[in-house]
Amino acid sequence: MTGHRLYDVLADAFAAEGVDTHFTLLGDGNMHWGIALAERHGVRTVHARHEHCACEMASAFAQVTGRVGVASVTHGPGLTQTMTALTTAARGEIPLVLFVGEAPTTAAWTIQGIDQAPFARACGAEYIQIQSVNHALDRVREAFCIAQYERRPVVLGVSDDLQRTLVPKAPDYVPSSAFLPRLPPCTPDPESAITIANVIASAERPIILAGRGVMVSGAKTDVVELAERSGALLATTLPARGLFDGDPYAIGIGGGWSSDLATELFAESDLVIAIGASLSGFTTHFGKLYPKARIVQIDANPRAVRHNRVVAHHHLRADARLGVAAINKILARSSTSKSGYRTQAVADRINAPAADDEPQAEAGTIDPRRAVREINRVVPKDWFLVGGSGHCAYFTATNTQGRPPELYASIRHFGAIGSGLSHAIGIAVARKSRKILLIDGDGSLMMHIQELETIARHGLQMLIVALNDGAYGSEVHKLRVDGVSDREVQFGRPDFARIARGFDLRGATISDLGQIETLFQDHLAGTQTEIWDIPIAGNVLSTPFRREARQMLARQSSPASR
Ligand SMILES: Cc1ncc(C[n+]2csc(CCOP(=O)(O)OP(=O)(O)O)c2C)c(N)n1
Ligand SMILES: [Mg+2]
Repeated sequence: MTGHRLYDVLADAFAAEGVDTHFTLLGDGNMHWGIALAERHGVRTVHARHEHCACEMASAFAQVTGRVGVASVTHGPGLTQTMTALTTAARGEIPLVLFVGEAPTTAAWTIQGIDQAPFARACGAEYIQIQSVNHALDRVREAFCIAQYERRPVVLGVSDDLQRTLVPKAPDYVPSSAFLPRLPPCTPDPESAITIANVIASAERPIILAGRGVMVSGAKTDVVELAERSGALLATTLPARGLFDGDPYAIGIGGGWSSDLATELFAESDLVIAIGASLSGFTTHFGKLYPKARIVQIDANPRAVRHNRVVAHHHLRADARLGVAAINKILARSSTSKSGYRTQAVADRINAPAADDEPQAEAGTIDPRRAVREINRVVPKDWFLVGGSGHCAYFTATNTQGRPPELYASIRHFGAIGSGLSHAIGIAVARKSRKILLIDGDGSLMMHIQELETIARHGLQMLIVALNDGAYGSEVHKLRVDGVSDREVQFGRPDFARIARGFDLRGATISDLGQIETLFQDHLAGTQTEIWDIPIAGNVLSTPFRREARQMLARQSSPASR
């Protein structure tokens, strides 16, 4: 036999794309290709216990490395398991290539066959099918081009029998990098910059809302200068949270997760300057956050409408740093310098110590806000933080100050629970580091608890904190507001310390926050992943839920609703 099977040739092409890490669960449709990748090219192969998790790991890997994440699954049921992770990646604009088998074309019928292309497209991914040996390498290159250029997942499908075809002599593969256009940062149109500068100069209570675009373009210094010139307060989107920590005029996250004070200040704002932020429904709290404000959007890809709402009145299409620098220049020329929203009274309110106005935690439980604050104090700021999902994710995002946004992941693009563990694995693999802290809810962790075995088998190290209320807390609090019994969403607290030990990992149950300092030193001295199980109070509501509950009660007791 001379030549190679197509699966080898395809694996060679992936290696030529620079792929050095692959997340997978092997089956008929991907095993020969996956083994070729590992054995012919020494690609690091992480074997997950569920395809959702393989796909989510690759997404996390792509997010932190800025490279294309690569995962593979078998056809049919292997692919359908990825639906949530694939959709999450599409919503999060993650460049991903998912290699997948297709049921053999020569079989009369196969139990694992489904129509894969519509499935992938329903998730928001592209589907590329390799139909012939002749065009196979072009299709691989196209998959990598689309993933990078359009920033979305691409599912690359090739049938089992085609994969086995003998290719006598494969042409050399030219990787996508040879063809992708180099795009310089987008420069602002001078006339639009003047219009926007005038709008900003006339505002009395402006707030800057900075997103990931500010981080990516390195615009922080320019944005702070703009805030000082225009008298603007500084807020961020959830993914950019922490960007302005320590600034006396920083008010935290903008959106449904804003603090009560930030919500009040946004409500009175007359101008929101969104920079490098797409203004999603979450950031704007679906249009409720700043009802009186004009909105300016400075973004390389400004959008008129997002999540079914008009997002801005004025647009400046520009890279965040170049756009803001242009505006600063115009304001400097006209000697614009306003105190605007930056008064002493506002600064005093922003910097007043946090007051927890909820009831005391129930006996035998721990207040989640105090728990996260203590963890934040003890775990060094250069650890990567994965924020989890569920009700408790709010406590993590809002009580971990002093951490750079580059070292934070929120996994909320599709509103799914259950991805914390696999996301943290992808980050641990990408960063080749043990400095990973995952804080997640009990329900979310239990959804894919099998990945603890993946962690143990691959010898990965991280610290996992279970904010354990023994319930689907999010549902508990919503049902309570509705006046409905929450019995059906209460499960009792899983014993995560024992579960960890069952997977040959370390586990500890925390009954007193005073333990955390010592436990962390013990963790550092060890060589294994560890779970800290914290029995958090079920009666402490997150700020957004508390606001929601108050509004609901007010509506119920208003004469109109009786
Ligand atoms: C895949 C998926 N299934 C169900 C839900 C509905 N849901 C949202 S939050 C939540 C509870 C999560 O529980 P836990 O992780 O313990 O966090 P908690 O809300 O208790 O803090 C559920 C079931 C969802 N968002 N995603
Ligand atoms: Mg819970």
